[in-house]
Amino acid sequence: MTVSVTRRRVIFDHDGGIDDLLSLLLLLRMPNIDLVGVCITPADCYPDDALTSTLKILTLCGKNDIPVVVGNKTGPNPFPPDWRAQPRICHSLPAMLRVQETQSNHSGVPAHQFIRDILQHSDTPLTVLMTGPATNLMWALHDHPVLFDKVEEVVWMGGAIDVKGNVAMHDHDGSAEWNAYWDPAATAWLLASGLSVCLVPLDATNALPVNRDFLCELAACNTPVSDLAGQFWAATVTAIPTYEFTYFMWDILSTSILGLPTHAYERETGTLSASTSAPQAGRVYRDPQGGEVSWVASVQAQEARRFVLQHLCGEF
Ligand code: AGV
Ligand code: CA
Repeated sequence: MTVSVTRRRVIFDHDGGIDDLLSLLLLLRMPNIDLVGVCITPADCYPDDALTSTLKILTLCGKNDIPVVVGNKTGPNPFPPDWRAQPRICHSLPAMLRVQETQSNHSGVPAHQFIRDILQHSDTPLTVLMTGPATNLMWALHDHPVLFDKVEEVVWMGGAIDVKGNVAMHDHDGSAEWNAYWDPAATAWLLASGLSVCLVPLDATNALPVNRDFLCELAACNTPVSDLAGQFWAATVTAIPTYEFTYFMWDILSTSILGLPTHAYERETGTLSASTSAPQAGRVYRDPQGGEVSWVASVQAQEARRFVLQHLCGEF
């Protein structure tokens, strides 16, 4: 007897950071997910690096038929160049160098156009998982209201609601999270869009720092997948332990939400807006006049870590 599982069809829009790439690896290993396309937002990365790493991960996982596109839309507040360069290390690791990435699944179609085409041609609504700014989705749906019904849910790593943000810039008061700040207009649009939105804000991800205990547990798996993931994460530890520069499982938690049992986190619903001007650009705040969305308010850290360790262990 075969047990049939309905898999969730997902478009993944990421912005090439180390935890974005780890999230792609995790997503490809989640049995309930049917990944239909990958988009790269040129935000916390240099897009050529992000594309190379994305194609290599897909090839390593035997999923090199999944289409990959890069976005040509940008927000007004660029990420620091050092952060954008950091993920280059990922495609320079031996296991990533050894794999000759397939290129035929990459096309020059701009990401927003690609998302629009997929939604247009899909008979069933899709989930959009975004671990970078919301820019591509905003442009995809721009002037295409009929496509809203094709979006089942948007899960977005972004925002800081009841906690401080992680933007430290001269024209900012620190109240915003970076994905929300990169393109404040896209953030404001998403919250007001009326789509079914689930934010994964810093409120939840703060419970999941990438600490040495976690890295030790991952190392103990001692498998090709856990070793590659551990090497990716090792490239982030020079940031520990100052708060502003601690690396968290931001995108990893957002991805895990698509597979974690609902008792593992608390989901809150309310009305939120986003500021679009200095010194609070990208700040997400409770607003009675805001759009109704939900967000992950807290997470059972132990359960989330176990989920990640389980899925990032094994052979390719
Ligand atoms: O604000 C979190 C978002 C996530 O999507 N990114 C990193 C994750 O991919 C921006 C960011 C905040 N702090 C950072 C970031 C840091 N110390 N290094 C790199 N990126
Ligand atoms: Ca990201």
